Amino acid sequence: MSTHSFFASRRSVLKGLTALGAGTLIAPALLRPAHAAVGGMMADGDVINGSHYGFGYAKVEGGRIVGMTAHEKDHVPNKMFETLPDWVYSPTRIKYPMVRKGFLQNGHESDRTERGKGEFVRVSWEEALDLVAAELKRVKETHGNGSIYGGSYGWKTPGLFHNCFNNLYRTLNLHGGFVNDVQTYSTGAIRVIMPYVNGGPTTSSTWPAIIENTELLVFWGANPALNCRIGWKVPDHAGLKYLNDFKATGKQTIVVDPIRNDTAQLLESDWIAPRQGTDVAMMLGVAHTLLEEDLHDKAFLADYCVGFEEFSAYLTGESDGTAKTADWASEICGVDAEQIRELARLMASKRTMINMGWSIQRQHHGEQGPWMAFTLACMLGYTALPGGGADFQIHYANYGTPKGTAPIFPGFPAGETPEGLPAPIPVSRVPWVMGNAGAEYDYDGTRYTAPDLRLVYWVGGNPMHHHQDRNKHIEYWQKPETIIVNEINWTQTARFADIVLPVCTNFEKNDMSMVSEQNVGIVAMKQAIEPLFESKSDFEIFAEISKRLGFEREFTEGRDEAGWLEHIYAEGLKDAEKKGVEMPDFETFWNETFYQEFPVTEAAKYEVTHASFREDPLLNPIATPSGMFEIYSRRIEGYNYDDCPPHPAWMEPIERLGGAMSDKYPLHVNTQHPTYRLHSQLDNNTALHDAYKVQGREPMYISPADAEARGIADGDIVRIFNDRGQCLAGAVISDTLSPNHIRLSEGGWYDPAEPGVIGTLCKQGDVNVLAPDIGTSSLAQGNCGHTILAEVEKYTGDVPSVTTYDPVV
Ligand SMILES: Nc1nc2c(c(=O)[nH]1)N[C@H]1C(S)=C(S)[C@@H](COP(=O)(O)OP(=O)(O)OC[C@H]3O[C@@H](n4cnc5c(=O)[nH]c(N)nc54)[C@H](O)[C@@H]3O)O[C@H]1N2
Ligand SMILES: Nc1nc2c(c(=O)[nH]1)N[C@H]1C(S)=C(S)[C@@H](COP(=O)(O)OP(=O)(O)OC[C@H]3O[C@@H](n4cnc5c(=O)[nH]c(N)nc54)[C@H](O)[C@@H]3O)O[C@H]1N2
Ligand SMILES: [Mo]
Repeated sequence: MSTHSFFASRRSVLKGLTALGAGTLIAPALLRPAHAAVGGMMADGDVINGSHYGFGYAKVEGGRIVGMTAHEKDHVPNKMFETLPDWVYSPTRIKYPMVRKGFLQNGHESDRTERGKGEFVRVSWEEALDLVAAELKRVKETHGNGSIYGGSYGWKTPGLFHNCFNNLYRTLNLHGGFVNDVQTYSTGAIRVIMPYVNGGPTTSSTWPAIIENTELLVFWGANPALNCRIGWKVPDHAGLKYLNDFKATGKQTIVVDPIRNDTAQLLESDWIAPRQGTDVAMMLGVAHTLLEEDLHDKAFLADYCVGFEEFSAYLTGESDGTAKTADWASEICGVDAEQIRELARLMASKRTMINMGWSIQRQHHGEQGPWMAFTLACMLGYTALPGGGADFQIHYANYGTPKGTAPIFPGFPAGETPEGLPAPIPVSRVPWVMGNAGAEYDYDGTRYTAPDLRLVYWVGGNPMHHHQDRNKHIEYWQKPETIIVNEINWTQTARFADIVLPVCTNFEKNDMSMVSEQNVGIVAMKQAIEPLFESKSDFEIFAEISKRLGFEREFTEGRDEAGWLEHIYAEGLKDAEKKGVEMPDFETFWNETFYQEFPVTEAAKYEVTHASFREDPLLNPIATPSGMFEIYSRRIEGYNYDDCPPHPAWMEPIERLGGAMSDKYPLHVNTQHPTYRLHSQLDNNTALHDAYKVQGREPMYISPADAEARGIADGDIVRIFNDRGQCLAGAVISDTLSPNHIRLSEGGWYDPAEPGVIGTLCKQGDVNVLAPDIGTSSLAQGNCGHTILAEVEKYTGDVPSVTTYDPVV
């Protein structure tokens, strides 16, 4: 890098950057910028680092990571963290820059149906980077910046500096801009609907407030015992500790879920199993019971809500001729009507917290679930009281942990996108947009035209796992002229790219990250080993691309890795001084303490969302048009969408058990997030893989009755299929599944029997070959990865070997 003079003045800091642990003596030979020549020496020892799975020390012996030890501040460490060396040294690592053969020969005029077929040629870094820069220039000059998609959704590795998105965005912004995306696959529907309903928040009370005040905790399609094993930032797993604390109070918990999930098992909860995708009907049955038995909180509804009148006319059937009684609900959701009524009475009798997970809004008409849960909580009247109401966060990434008084660390800046570019695309519509340039779509009250995307640059995400309807997806993916991917592993996204640049892991570079979503600490993420093979950090890659495009100086601002880390920390330190937060200087943090905790105030400990509104609704209105909670939204009414009515309502999905398609496909496929992975990440972690895969394939959990009816034995290879696609998986018979449901977790690597061929059998168990590619509704356009019916049979054909984990080279 062009920052050598800077290096000379930073010896002490750089010494820190290569120091491996407290007390490690640094040989002068090691005083060099991180990312020195590949093959350089690093010292052995315990090296602090952080990940989505937790934080702690990598044990380095002979330049190799041989084990992991969790940090003492990680409350509930897990196997994903412990086995990270298997991920670092996975055979699937991308070793060198690679270009698809046809692309190398014919450039953007190549045959794009060849994508995914696996014919790659190794090139030098120089050649690869020149090619990337030339393509970025060509597309800008020929089609304009509005033809470059750089949204790059996904679960990139945490870190304030090596944020691969911001590295890409910064480069593309300096290049004149790009088309981005909005929303997430996680919360596509809920983040769009809640601003209309309650001004936006998805939180309720902190865990300490819940533990003290909640009398009944209902997990509605929520599974914190599994979903809190990870964090977007580096987790300390406090949420898992609080879950155990709640259990220790002996208070009642209920899990409403087609699966007796990990949370139900951990808390020994009562279990209610509705048919998947029918929760809104079930909640309407509960709401109707409250109304019928006069158990609803009329004062709360009058003082804090608008639109209950219209909604109750819908409940009673006055507005549409159908009363949403418990009996009506029971027909749809399959839960006994008396049990629905009992649940209503129970909830009305004590302070209830409904924690609804996000699977319910990752479904057709997914906006309705959270809106209905919030409405139900308003009818119960505990909303905005400590430990009461509806919560849509504590099940995920250890939310509910009180916030730390952390200073603000700026991170690596993305820069500004120039004006005049096409609007960001709701993320789950991105593949559709790729294949449908010029078509119109609705989103959140506005009509948009799909831009003509010619170049796609993806970093830190794996769309060839995360997007629905793989076969349609592959067709759309053939439309852009050029696809560039920076990846650590040969994921299917890399295999379906034209130019593939190898990226190193967090153990092969220096960084730091906030700990917990609530910033209770900051941890150093120190380089433990040299980058494997020819891999580089995204920062190095984009600095090189920027150089070729003529703005290297603007990109790096003259700083190298060490310079940026020190700068980011210094900015944090300035803010800490302003806020009166104690923090050591960078060298002490980097070389001695590695982890800095930020204290939690008493107020933060018991924070309750909307508390000031509850105290005085006129003085502290919420950010909805009426300033109140909106059970009926005039604004949504004005959009006139036929798939998103102005109050929560039961809307028939495209398919469901007991409804459309169930005669042909009698099983609902539950894509619950994986236990020992983060989506597709760690699917190539051999230690974990070997522990849970069945004959090398993704486990498909099935109830004993459904297995028996199909002659399927535990451990059999099965074929799961519907009109959209087919995949193999390995059967696991489990009484945690309610009848007519199977679980095939998202994230299993796509493994086409005939690579690049649309409709081919997936040999390994990518559930997204089965899922539909539709938006939740015209309002949010969230994904519907949980709305799937299918059928399963014992696989009797020749069993093809799994090849998706074989490296390309
Ligand atoms: N059917 C169905 N589909 C779903 C879901 C579902 O419930 N059902 N869930 C959805 C949800 S909620 C989500 S969030 C998405 C997740 O979708 P993704 O976030 O796309 O999935 P990951 O497997 O985490 O992919 C992250 C990729 O980034 C790469 N990576 C990590 N760090 C870096 C880095 O520093 N640089 C670069 N260049 N690459 C890096 C990893 O190797 C990995 O391949 O999936 C969605 N898909
Ligand atoms: N270990 C691990 N943890 C993770 C992740 C991971 O990949 N691995 N991913 C993280 C990410 S990005 C996200 S967005 C969150 C996801 O958080 P969520 O979207 O809340 O999680 P899911 O696992 O999809 O589903 C949670 C529960 O909902 C149930 N469920 C599914 N459909 C229905 C339904 O129609 N009705 C009812 N009542 N229940 C239903 C499932 O059986 C499951 O028990 O998790 C995060 N945590
Ligand atoms: Mo997510």
